Amino acid sequence: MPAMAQSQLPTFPNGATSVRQKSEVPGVPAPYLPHDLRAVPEVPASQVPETSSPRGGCNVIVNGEFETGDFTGWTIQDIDTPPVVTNTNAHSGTYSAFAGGHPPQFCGFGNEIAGDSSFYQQFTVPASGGTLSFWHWECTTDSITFDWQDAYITDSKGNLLQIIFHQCSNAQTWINTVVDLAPYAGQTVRIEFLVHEDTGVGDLTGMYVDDAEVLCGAPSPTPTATPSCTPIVVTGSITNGDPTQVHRVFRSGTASTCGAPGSCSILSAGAIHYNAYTFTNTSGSTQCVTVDMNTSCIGTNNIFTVAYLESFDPNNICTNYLADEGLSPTPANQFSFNLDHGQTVVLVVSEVTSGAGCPSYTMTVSGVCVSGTPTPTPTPTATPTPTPTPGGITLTASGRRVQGRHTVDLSWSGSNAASVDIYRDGVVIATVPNNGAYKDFIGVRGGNVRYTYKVCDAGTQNCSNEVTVRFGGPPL
Ligand SMILES: [Ca+2]
Ligand SMILES: [Ca+2]
Repeated sequence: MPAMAQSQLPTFPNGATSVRQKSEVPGVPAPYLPHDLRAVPEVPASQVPETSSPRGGCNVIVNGEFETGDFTGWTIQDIDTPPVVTNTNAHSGTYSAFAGGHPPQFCGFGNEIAGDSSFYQQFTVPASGGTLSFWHWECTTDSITFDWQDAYITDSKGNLLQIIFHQCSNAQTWINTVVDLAPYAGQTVRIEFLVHEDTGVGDLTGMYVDDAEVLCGAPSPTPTATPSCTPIVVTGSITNGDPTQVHRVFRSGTASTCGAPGSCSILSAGAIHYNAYTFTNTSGSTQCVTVDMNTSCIGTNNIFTVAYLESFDPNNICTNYLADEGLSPTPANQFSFNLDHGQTVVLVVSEVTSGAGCPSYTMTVSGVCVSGTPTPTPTPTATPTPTPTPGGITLTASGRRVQGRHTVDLSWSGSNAASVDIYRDGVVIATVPNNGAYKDFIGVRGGNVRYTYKVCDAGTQNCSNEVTVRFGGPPL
């Protein structure tokens, strides 16, 4: 996330979730995993909006509402940073629990302690199984390579049974997650909440938890209170690792609306990086779909969003044109278009200046229904495919500003060495364990600066591709 004041952070519609779409090299493991997350298949839990909270008589969780004002009934496990019970943001009553951050600072930037912040409660699952329900509220100024918010089911020794979620979300809204406990009927298990933070510039990550309880019966496969068209919130970033389109769509100044579709013309702009997201209208009727964009990327880092019907051709960017937002968001903008039942829209978010990128944007899509999945995870239609190198190491890098200072997130895969050398502009700046990620805090402010990175097996010239990250500068 770029450095934004807390009051400037985008707000999210109730019940929406956030899915970070930051480009990553597939297969790169996140470092510092508190447990071997990759050893256990992730079991998706259904997430339903705030209006649905059935109550039952199977509750075996003590003080799940945290209204004692402390961790009575719970066990604090990891104390980097120590979890707290707080009255700063409750889902119900006065109190909730909070992991991560650096209380009394909960979100934003602050004194970040590297490590895990976690607590759990052990309980015996009813013989009938039942459903675990809890509410959680997340904030972050970092990315999942470095920080995360997790919920697990473990056994009574802390061994992982199920990853309920592993995320780095900035949704900033109360979300209800339910977990079917039938697989653990009669067993003694723990519900564990954990936030991991890294060290460095203090980009905090936190999670509030409230109203944990066990309900009788299995979770409803289709929560009745779920609106059929829950807004979809996507958080993404545009980097030089993203695919490119040829030129960009001209910004007419007028946003398309359902009553007044726009038109498409092409402005010569070179190779433009983009993210594409695909949604299908399964509502059963024509919908007026609204796309809200929100970003702090302005000026050189302006972004622009265009909607296409059914498919997007990066070589012919007016083919299948449906609508566009008219102007870049500064910081917010909105456009809309009609989508018939069964039709698919491809939303293409692109940079405006070739190579400039955008560290973070939020896209909220309202009015398009996705059947069967309470929390759809849009996937880009094109996957960044960094150029393979003879060394076999694949590097991606993305720049962002943390409190105005240049910071670059590096991710790599393909090295079998125990440690790697990080090169910036041809000079080794660090030799680090080969854990697939490194954060370079350059500390420089200002614009029109480029940094070129590569990663090599330590002490060798078996190196990755080179990646150049650019901060600001005049349009190309
Ligand atoms: Ca409470
Ligand atoms: Ca962090």
